[in-house]
Amino acid sequence: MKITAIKVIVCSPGRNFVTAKVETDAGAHGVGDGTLNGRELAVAAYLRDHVVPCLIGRDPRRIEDIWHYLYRGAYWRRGPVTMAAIAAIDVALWDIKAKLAGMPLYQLLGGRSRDRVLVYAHGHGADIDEAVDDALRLRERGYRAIRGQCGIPGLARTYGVPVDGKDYEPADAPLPAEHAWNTGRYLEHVPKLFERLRSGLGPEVALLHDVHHRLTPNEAAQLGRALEPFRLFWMEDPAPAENQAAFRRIREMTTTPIAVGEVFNSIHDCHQLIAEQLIDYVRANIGHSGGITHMRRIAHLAELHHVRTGFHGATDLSPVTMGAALHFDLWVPNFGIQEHMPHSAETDVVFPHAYRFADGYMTPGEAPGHGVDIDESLAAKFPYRRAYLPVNRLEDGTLWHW
Ligand code: GCO
Ligand code: MG
Repeated sequence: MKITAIKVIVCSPGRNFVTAKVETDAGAHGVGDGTLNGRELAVAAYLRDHVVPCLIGRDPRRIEDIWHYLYRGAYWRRGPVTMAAIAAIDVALWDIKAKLAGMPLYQLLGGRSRDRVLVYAHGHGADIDEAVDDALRLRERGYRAIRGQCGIPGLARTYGVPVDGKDYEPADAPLPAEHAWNTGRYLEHVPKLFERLRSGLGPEVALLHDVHHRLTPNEAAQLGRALEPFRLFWMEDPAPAENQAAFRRIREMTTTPIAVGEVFNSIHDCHQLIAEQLIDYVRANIGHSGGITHMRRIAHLAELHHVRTGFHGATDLSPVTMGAALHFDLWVPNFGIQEHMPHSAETDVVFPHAYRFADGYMTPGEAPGHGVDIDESLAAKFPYRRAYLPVNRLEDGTLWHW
């Protein structure tokens, strides 16, 4: 059996996506997601110029060998562009293997460990009242886990609080916009939001919060302590994690659970965080961390240290990553939760998919493979457009973590 062609498709049905479609002489094709928000064309070029020519004629069933061929063979290991490109190919190959076996992907991984996948939604508002109303609406729609974000008094814009009725943070500026950040105001305000969310939603709803890397370890420890009375499911990315040992300070000071990892692309980015049990949830995901083959290794390492998965599932990962993630979530023994940010209607039609949401949970469907495809002729109607998320500056002009 041979790989006969690999198409690299870049489209923008609401936001930009990079898709690899691997074709074989056995009839079955597979689809993988290589989207890296704001750097999409770098992954597309990496795939077209450096990966596709090396794979034509190879046996698509040799997933492990192809993974190492692309990883070790490149000599230049890791990095978000390389690992997103490897993930796109890896997920497409798992899709092909599961289709050839006539099984949904979760069966090939080892079968179901659970019946359905708990997901969390994004609740937000310009102020606390709006955020609480939004969370109540999500609860009515069935969600049992809700991430709460709200505007901070004195700051014109805040991460996770979209404007103009959009339901996600928009990557829509042709050049990055610049927002102002003030840690003191943020630390003062967030506990007030969670006091209201906990009293408004009751004790059962899981509450989450994303700090988006903006605090120092000591500030993160302060926030974690202030949030303890509201029993969060997790506090996400409380500080930048390049320095993994820095999380010891946060860990020692607070019992609020910690989730880190949406910017990770390799097991080496989280090895210490996991092995020292400095976090509770690892957010590395299939699309950015080398596909199913590598994410399986991260999940197994995490299992040894009581760390559970909590896949990043923002809409800048395509429905292909969502489909593959839900199969993985249904199987992986140490599953925690899955982020769910519904895609736009245009994205959903360009990527027909078998997964479904009901009653606060998702299921990947029973279609052979990962159950997500791309409609190429429809995708061609949504050409790439350059789009960036904003950056952050302190009020004195210093560039800060975004
Ligand atoms: C999340 C994330 C995202 C990121 C985005 C960057 O928790 O969902 O923080 O919303 O900001 O994926 O491209
Ligand atoms: Mg996040």
